[in-house]
Amino acid sequence: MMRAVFVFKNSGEKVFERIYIPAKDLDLEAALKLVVAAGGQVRSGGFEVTEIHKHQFFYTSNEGYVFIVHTDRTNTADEINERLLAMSSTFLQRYKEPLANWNGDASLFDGFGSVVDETVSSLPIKASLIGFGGVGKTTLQKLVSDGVPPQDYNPTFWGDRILLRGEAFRTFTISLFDLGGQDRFIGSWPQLIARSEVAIIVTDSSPEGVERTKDIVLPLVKEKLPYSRAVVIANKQDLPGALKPPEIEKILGVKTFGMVSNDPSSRDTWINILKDVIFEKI
Ligand SMILES: Nc1nc2c(ncn2[C@@H]2O[C@H](COP(=O)(O)OP(=O)(O)O)[C@@H](O)[C@H]2O)c(=O)[nH]1
Ligand SMILES: [Mg+2]
Repeated sequence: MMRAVFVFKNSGEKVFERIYIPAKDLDLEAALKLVVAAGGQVRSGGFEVTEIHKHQFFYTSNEGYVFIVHTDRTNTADEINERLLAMSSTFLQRYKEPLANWNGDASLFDGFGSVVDETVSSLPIKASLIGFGGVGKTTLQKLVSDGVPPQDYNPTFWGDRILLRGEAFRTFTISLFDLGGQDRFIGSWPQLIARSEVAIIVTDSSPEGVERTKDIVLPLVKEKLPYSRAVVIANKQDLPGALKPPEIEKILGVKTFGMVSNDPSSRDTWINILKDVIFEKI
């Protein structure tokens, strides 16, 4: 997901910034210094990327400016460079002349802020519901899209995705993938979950279900999605014998939230979890 967009002069002076998700585990100023210095060396119109831990800085240089997009390590150059190019062209078209004798007033770029907002919302965040058949993935997907859980149980055949937008997610668009969870589809999970930015591990809350999730789902997520944000939904909390979320969190070692996904009143809790994962509140 796109965390921020910056424009610097090659000299190192910042002229624009829009931060959607601040980095908690990174010295941003130091990282930007590095990137701007490197950006000044990039041939005009060329694209580069610098990776730091779970972060990436895509950048290009044009007409004496360095344009930077800060993302998670989950995004690819294919997704970002085209957008970076479009934003930098718009910026130069609009502001090259006014910037020649700019007085430092950042309000000059207010209009550019909405260009950046639109760019950010044009790149959906891939969030995948991952877990065995019957744990409640499709119910969770429907709960957030329709506001009510489905009445009939139809096993998901292969996979399905819906796009979510809304106030809770601010400028972001979320593409919520629901996997076919029947055991015979497990072989295709790696392709289906590839490049997920958010891994929502769904398990029922029975001791056996949690154990299977620990043995099979968790290692797969760790291996295939090392840079993704992960969270566990401990579903079916209403059933007798359900382990409590803190017990499940202890077993799985991933932040865990209890859920009754076939209860429409769970919707707000569920949306808040999604929102908090995206904005890195958890
Ligand atoms: N008791 C209970 N049943 C649930 C809950 N969530 C989903 N279900 C039911 O579990 C079954 C499987 O759900 P589904 O969402 O299709 O599972 P999926 O295979 O993971 O997509 C359906 O009959 C749902 O109504 C829950 O929190 N509690
Ligand atoms: Mg399903």
